[in-house]
Amino acid sequence: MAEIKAQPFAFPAKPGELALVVIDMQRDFAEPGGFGASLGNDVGRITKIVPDVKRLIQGFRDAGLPVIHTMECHKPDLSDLPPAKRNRGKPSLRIGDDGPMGRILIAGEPGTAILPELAPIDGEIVIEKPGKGAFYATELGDVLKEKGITQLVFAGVTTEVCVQTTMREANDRGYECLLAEEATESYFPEFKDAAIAMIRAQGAIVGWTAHVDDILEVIG
Ligand code: TIU
Repeated sequence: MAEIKAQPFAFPAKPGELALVVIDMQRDFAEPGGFGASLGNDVGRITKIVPDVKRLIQGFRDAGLPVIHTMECHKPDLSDLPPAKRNRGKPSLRIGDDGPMGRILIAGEPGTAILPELAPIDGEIVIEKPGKGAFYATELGDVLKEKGITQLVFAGVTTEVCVQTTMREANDRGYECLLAEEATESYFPEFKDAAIAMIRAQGAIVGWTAHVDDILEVIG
């Protein structure tokens, strides 16, 4: 596999060691009545990236490379929800409350599901995570080790919260991380720009960023 055109310099893609991680493309973050909206956010921004996330997923599938999906969610009994998370701020609905798409951010509820256009297919791994980072209290590290993955391409939402947290967790665990710029979004455009800038600053201190087309060109 060739190098992927990226910032701050080319990403040295390794054949057979690359996987795509799609973070939290759930109805709860993208549709009215979900968790994102309960926090006061304009969720319309999130659905705009669906076509780019979709073609990135398709590119990985076509290349026979692993696609891993994550979902931020909690057990119905809330035993994995720290009070500090549930009680934070003044949302219109708290995690676990009944909303128009079922209980907010609870495993198995309609609103917690991944958007249908981006739904996992048979054989793809889905990681349910109680935190913002996908390594905390999950099997992700073991799954990647078992598959021999050392490099991760990231897509999903939101850029500065769950995506950046997971990239930082991965970076500290020794993975080379690449963020697909058009396939990630924030409720705050300025936070997306800042996250991209801070990830690739200081010689890729957290990782690289690249355009979806440049990633697809190399993995295709
Ligand atoms: N609120 C916000 O921007 N994000 C989250 O709560 N979770 C994720 O980023 N997935």
